[in-house]
Amino acid sequence: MKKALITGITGQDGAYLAQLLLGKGYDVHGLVRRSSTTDVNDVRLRWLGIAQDVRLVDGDLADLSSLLRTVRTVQPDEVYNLAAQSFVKTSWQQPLLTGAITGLGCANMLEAVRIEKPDAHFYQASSSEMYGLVQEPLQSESTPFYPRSPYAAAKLYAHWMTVNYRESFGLHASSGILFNHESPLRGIEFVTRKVTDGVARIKLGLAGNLRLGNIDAKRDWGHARDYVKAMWLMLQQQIADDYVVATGRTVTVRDMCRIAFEHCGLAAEEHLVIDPALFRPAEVDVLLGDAAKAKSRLGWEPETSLEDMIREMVDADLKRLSASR
Ligand code: NAP
Ligand code: G4F
Repeated sequence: MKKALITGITGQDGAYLAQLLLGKGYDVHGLVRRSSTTDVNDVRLRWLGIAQDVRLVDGDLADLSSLLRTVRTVQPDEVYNLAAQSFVKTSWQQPLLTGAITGLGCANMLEAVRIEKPDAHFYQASSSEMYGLVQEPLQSESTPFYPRSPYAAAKLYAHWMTVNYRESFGLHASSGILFNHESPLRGIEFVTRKVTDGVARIKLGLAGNLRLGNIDAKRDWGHARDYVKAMWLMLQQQIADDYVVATGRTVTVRDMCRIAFEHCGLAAEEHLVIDPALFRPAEVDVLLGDAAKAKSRLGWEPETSLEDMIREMVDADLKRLSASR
């Protein structure tokens, strides 16, 4: 039985990845940090019905000793480093914490693997945010990076450290440059979930409007359930490498909103309020990924359309809100 260690197992991707790996017969271990409110923030694992099937280990990406101990004890065949301060807007308010966790945290994890289990296959959760002020209209593995936030700068450090450990120490370390991916398990602060939750509230008479920032920004959005398959495929290859994972379609926040409102028979323009306070100090105006390499080498392709995903998210939020009334 193969053993996997997932950092960030309580997050959106960690939960879907754990579900995928359990389905493939893996023994799944997840690193979790202490919280004073509950023993473990396992709401997403419970939502997927897998909380009892994974083994959780205490640790923090900022604490190298906890990572060394975890890797030594678990002896994983595969390590997925998904943990991060992942919200771009917060990275301007907490740039040092973002650097320490999203950036240096990856270096800590690479060190733990290099010292305790150097033959483990390693996955780093890199991001299309690294392209930032895009240097090419369609972004691929060869497109130059131009990070536009402390989050993106931290991810770029982690990305190059992953490449560096592969080239310096021969680690089987791959970096997945994933474009935005969403699901009903997406954190409420991210725009798709904020919209689907907001639309559900309006539909149920719990709210009158929805306040957003820059709705002209364009993103290449896919479904998290599809994207975790690409992570796994990368670690099954004989040779580690870097891959863009994207749908190849870009849509404005405005049009994504329309899909959500229309699903509930509502008109977006009657409820949307633009709030300048929600604009960012520097914006990533447009992202559009070219996943040709992932398609040809991994046989990976997205399976869920933006429309189907947004409708699934709205339905899940309607259900959640109705149940809590
Ligand atoms: P997420 O839902 O925000 O999950 C982040 C996870 O990291 C949570 O489990 C969180 O634990 C954990 N974490 C945060 N700080 C930690 C620390 N100091 N030590 C240990 N764990 C810590 O993020 P996601 O959407 O699943 O994304 C997964 C990864 O992919 C992230 O690295 C993100 O930056 C990257 N990424 C995401 C996307 C996307 O569109 N979703 C695209 C490209 C790259 P708690 O539950 O305790 O908070
Ligand atoms: O949903 P977002 O917060 O995601 P963002 O900044 O693109 O980052 C996400 O995707 C990255 C991959 O490219 C990940 F690496 C990262 O961890 C995260 O998962 O914002 C999307 C767009 C932005 O242009 C933002 O300015 O939506 C715009 N937006 C407009 N109004 C808003 C809002 N974003 C949020 N969160 N909230 C708003 O009210």
